[in-house]
Amino acid sequence: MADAVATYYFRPKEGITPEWAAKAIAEEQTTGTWTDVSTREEYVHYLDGQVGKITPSGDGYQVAIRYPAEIFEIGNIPQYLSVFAGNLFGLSRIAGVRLLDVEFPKEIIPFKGPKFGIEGVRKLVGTTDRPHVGTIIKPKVGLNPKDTAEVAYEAAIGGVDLIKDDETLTDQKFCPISERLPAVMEKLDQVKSETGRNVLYAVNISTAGDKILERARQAKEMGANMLMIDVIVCGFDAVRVIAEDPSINLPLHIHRTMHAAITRNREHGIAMRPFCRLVRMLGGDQLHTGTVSGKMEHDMQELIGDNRTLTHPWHGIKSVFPVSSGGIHPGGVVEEIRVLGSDLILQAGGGIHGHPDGTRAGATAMRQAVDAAMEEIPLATYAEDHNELRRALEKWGKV
Ligand code: CAP
Ligand code: MG
Repeated sequence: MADAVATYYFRPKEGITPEWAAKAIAEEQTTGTWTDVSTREEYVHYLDGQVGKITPSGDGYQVAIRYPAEIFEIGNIPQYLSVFAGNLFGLSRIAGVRLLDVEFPKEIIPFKGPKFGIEGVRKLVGTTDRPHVGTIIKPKVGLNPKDTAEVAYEAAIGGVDLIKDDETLTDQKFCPISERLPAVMEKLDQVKSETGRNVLYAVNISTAGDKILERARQAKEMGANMLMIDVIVCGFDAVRVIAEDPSINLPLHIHRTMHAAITRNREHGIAMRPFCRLVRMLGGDQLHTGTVSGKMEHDMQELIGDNRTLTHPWHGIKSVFPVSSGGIHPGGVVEEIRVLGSDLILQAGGGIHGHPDGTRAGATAMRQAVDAAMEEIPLATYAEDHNELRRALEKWGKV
C-alpha cells in the first residue's frame, strides 16, 4: 500500500531547531510522544512518520511527512484528520504550524466521490462551457416562505442557474423547510414552463449528525433538486452520508462557514487544499473556494490551486464545481473568469438583490457580465446596450 504524504509549513519557537520541530510533529502524530516511553515496542516502528527534506519558507520552514498507509483505518475520515491534523497544532515549542496539502493514495479512498460533478451538474442545467450564475437569498434570515419563493422566482426568471439558502437559514419557525422548499420548487417549475430552463435550488439541510440524513430524505420527498451542506460545522462525513444514500441521488452544494477560523492564518491552521480533497472524495458536487475580488480574504495562488484540485483529474474521481462567492457583483465577473476559468459558479447575494432595479435585473446583469466575458467583449462596451449591466456598473463599478 502507498503511504500518505502531508505537507506542513511550520515555525519553531526560538531555540528550537527545525529538525527537532519536524520530528516532534511526526512523532506526536504516529508512534511517539513528548518523551521516550518503554512501551514503544520494536514492532510498532513500522508506523513511524517519516520526516522529509526541510526547506526554508517565509519566516519558517516547509516539510513533507510520510504517514505509513497502515496507520489509517480505511474510510474513517475523523481518524484521517486526527493523523494529518490532530494534536500537532498545540505543540508548545512550535510557534505555528499549517497543514498545506495531503497526497492521499488511492488505497485510502474507498469512496465514490461526486455523483454528478461538473459534467453532471452542467447536464442538469443544460450548459456546456459557460460559468454558472448562482444567488444566495438575502436577507440571510427573516423572509417567510412565500417571499423567499418570490425572490427565487425573480432571480430564476432573471437568469440564475442556482439558488441557495444562506448558511444561517435551516428549519426555523419563520421559514420551515416543509413550507419553503415546496414553495420555491413550485416557482422554479413555473420558470421551467415559462422559459424551458432548469434552475437548481440548494436547500440547506445542515443539522446535527443524527438528523441530517432524515432531513435530506424528507427534502428529496418534497421535490428538492439539490441539497446544501455546510461542511465544517456539520463535519466532513455528513457529505459522505448523504452522497452514499441510494434513496437521495441529488447534487450536493457544499458551503464552508467557519472555515476561515481554520484556513485564514498563513502560519497556523489548515489550508483549504486538504478540505478540497476531502469534499471531492466524499461526494460534494460543488464547493466554495473563495473569490478573486470579493469581500472575503484569500491568497490568490492558493485559490487558483484549490480550484485546480477540484477540477483536474484525480484518482478517477469526478470533478467538483468550484464556487466563487462573497461580495461578487457583475463588475467583478470578468476578473473571476479570467483568473479562475469558466468551470466556475459565480454566486452573488448582495450583488444581485442589491441591484438598483431589484433581483430580476440583478440576475440578468450577472448573466450579461458572463456573456460579455465569454464573448470577450469589454464590459463597458457590452453595458452600452445591456441596461441591467450598465445600471449595476453604475452602482458597483468594475473590478
Ligand atoms: C455570500 C455569502 C457566502 C460567503 C462565504 C455570504 O453573500 O452567502 O456565505 O460567500 O464565503 O453570506 O457572505 P454575498 P467563503 O454575495 O452577499 O457576499 O466561503 O468564501 O468564506
Ligand atoms: Mg452566506
